[in-house]
Amino acid sequence: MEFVREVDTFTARHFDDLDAGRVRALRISEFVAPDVAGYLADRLTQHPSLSVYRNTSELMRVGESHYETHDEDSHTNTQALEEYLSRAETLVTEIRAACQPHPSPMDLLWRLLDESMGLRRAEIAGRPMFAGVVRVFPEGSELLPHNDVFARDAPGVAAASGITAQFAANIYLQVPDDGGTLQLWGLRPSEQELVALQAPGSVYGADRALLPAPDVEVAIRPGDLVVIDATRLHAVTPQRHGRRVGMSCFLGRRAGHPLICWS
Ligand SMILES: O=C(O)CCC(=O)C(=O)O
Repeated sequence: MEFVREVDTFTARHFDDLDAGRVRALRISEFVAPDVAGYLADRLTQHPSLSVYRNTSELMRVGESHYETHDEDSHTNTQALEEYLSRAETLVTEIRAACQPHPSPMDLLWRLLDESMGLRRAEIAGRPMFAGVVRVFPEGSELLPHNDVFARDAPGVAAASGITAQFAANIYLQVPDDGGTLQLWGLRPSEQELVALQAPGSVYGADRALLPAPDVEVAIRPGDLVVIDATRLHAVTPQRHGRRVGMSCFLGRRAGHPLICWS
């Protein structure tokens, strides 16, 4: 099986292959020139919205993630959701401005996808969601194996129920000297299986000891863009030295409609 496919653009066929499990990741190497990626990591992490995730204290971000609008019991926190939606446009604009004089890498990705498959911003009750979160993994942090499923994470949201496939796009800007690789499995556990796999003390992650070895570990490099199937298990290994900064969004496929993006 093919694990990481090097591409120079994205087509519907590439996304079919990810969804069908014929490939684990699509990569555009040096999507952003590595020196520009370093500059963007420094600029973006100075944005005033840099703070820990509301519900995942080991991670930091600039911008916001819809995942933060849940409480630990997985119910929507209506105040957090209102704040997320009311700040969405301002944050997209400010992140774009912080990248100057360079274009925002997310804008470059969205233009590419719009040209090939059509792309819109996901909406909740007619209001655009934020997209393009800048994630900062401090030294010592990791992401346990998990998957991302919008309909599970945003119950009752109309945009989520029409999604037939969900992908995660990550553009790496700064990478740790040691650790922080992206692990990918072919597994797509059911919600029941996820409960059985849950790591002690974690609200979102699976216990690595209960899983087989990942199919592939993708060494990440500054400037690379990697797209994976978000509904299959994936993880980030512990970062032993240095921080890891990337820009990220989800992409959802809907039958007969353009892709949608959000964070
Ligand atoms: O940062 C990465 O390499 C992957 C992060 C992740 O878990 C995701 O995009 O859902």
